[in-house]
Amino acid sequence: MFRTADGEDAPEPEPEETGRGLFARLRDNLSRSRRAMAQQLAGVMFDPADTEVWERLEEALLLSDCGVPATVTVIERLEADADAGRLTTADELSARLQQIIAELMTPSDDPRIDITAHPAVLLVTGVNGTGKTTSIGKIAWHLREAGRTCVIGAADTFRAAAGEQLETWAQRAGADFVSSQSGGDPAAVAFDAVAAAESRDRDVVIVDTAGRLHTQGHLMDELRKIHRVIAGRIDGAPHEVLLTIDATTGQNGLQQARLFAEAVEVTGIVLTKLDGTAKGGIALAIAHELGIPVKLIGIGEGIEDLRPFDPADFARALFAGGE
Ligand SMILES: Nc1nc2c(ncn2[C@@H]2O[C@H](COP(=O)(O)OP(=O)(O)O)[C@@H](O)[C@H]2O)c(=O)[nH]1
Ligand SMILES: [Mg+2]
Repeated sequence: MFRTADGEDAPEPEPEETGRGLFARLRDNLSRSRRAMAQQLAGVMFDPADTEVWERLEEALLLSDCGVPATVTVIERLEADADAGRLTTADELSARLQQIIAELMTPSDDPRIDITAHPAVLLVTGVNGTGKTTSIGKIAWHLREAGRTCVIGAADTFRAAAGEQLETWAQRAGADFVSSQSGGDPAAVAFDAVAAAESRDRDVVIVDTAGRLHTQGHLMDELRKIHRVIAGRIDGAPHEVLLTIDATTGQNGLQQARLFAEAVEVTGIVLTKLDGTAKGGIALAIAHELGIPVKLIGIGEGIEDLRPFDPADFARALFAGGE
């Protein structure tokens, strides 16, 4: 999950529930039409000339929020394989489909959270309710499990309750907590959090931000200001700008990612609430249309319910044939 200074992965706690639990849940959530598709494709001879097969595939991809551009790309690649005679059975089609989706979601860069700097600064952004605060608590917990110390900065000063909620998560995760009085300057809180990490020799700073202000422009201005203040304090910081996207909001998530990416350079997506949907195709849409990798996935409300994103596993869970 974390890329550390010595190049090694920080050790991970053994997840209580293995990845299979996630696959099972994603599969359980498959819509009826897609289940029907999987059954129809399984085991039969696949005829590339049968336009209905292609239409059903296209529909399945769109239904899972892959979006039109990514869907077109996937279908084109499959058609090229079929034309070249490389796809003759439904099983081959299914395997190749998963392979293409995984390839398209695999980032060229290291997908782990970069904590090589000391302190490393992670800025967390996203629309209200998408899971920023919860994800920060989870990241801090995983950092502690990996033997790292952490300061959490409450730069969401817009809502009074936001600070209290974050403080509770900080306590649960054993992290330091830095805030100001409600209504204070978010950039000042971010600055204080970074300064606290430096003076206390902490490994990582995670900064929470507001997800809704009076206007979109105001929100983006504030985000840019926080970013600027952090960069002014530490060269190269923030080292990660993570954007939380709620997987259950479908294509809206793509639009959100686009807006945030215009304001700041988003380095990774935290795709939350995957436990509540099968519409994980949004990971493909974001990777393909915006070139932003999904780095972490949220699979529950508990403090442990965060996992690194594995494109191959994920593609398998999305389109594994019915059983
Ligand atoms: N099921 C589920 N719920 C989540 C997940 N992540 C966050 N939530 C819930 O989503 C709601 C909003 O989360 P919060 O962290 O307050 O969002 P914020 O407004 O972006 O800070 C809370 O009820 C969380 O428990 C997840 O991965 N799975
Ligand atoms: Mg919050």
